[in-house]
Amino acid sequence: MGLRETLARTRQLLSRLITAKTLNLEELEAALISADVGARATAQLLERLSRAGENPQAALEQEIIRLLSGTERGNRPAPETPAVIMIVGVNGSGKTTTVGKLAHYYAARGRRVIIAAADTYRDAAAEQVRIWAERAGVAIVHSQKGQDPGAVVFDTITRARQQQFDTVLVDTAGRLHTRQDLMAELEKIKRVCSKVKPGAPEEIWLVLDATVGQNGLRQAEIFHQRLGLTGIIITKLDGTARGGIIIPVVIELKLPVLFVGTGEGLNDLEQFNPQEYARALIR
Ligand SMILES: Nc1nc2c(ncn2[C@@H]2O[C@H](COP(=O)(O)OP(=O)(O)O)[C@@H](O)[C@H]2O)c(=O)[nH]1
Ligand SMILES: [Mg+2]
Repeated sequence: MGLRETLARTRQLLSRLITAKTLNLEELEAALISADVGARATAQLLERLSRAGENPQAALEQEIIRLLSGTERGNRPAPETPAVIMIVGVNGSGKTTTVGKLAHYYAARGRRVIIAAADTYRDAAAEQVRIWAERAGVAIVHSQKGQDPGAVVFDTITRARQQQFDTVLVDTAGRLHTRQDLMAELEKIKRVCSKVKPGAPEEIWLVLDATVGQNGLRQAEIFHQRLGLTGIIITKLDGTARGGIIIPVVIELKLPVLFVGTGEGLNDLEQFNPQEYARALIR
């Protein structure tokens, strides 16, 4: 599914109001809040609209783009290979699915990808990620339930070096006995990465489920404090009328949204683009 189609329900909510002959700011405020734009961003957007003049639609679009700017990543120097990307997030947010989609995305762009199956907590996890690796046609280092996830990551990066893989995707657990246990495990995986390869993991991306709404922001803050995230991936944007969630995520966390998940298939991952997003949200 494309981004436009994905945002259809949110757009339905907003576009009628913003193109109305007389702009009803109260109605628009309620619609922005229900689209999960969040209180702070909604206030900023309405303030801008209150002095918009002729073309409120264009003003809103520009303001959304402005709010989303400032976290883009410049062209960083390419890391020494293999680049290690750790995927984290709560249970059910879409990590494993996203690892599969990213594997396909990078493989299609000529990168040699290997997956570390570092969710060793759940029974079915190893099998699920194996199926995604197969779909994407990439290599994987398997694990057994209960195995040390640090050891899996160690083996994967070591093999990546020996066999010239350039991209390591680390699928992690989302649920442990407690949140503290989970964070401790993720920190340990991070330490193992840097022991095998100084500077790794180059990226730690949090997967956030769009349908969770504002609660997702609090989750994200905890992950960011403990791990130092470098980017966000928003999943399940398809089918939700809460497509505004990307705006508070960017302004509250000051982290870039890199990709959005638009379905359950291998190709349902879009690179995030603020201009395209702002337009798809309201026009
Ligand atoms: N509609 C939709 N479903 C998704 C998306 N990403 C993941 N899912 C579904 O969310 C559920 C949990 O995904 P999973 O990858 O197992 O989450 P994990 O526990 O974080 O690894 C699965 O049923 C996926 O098919 C998405 O972008 N759109
Ligand atoms: Mg998983």
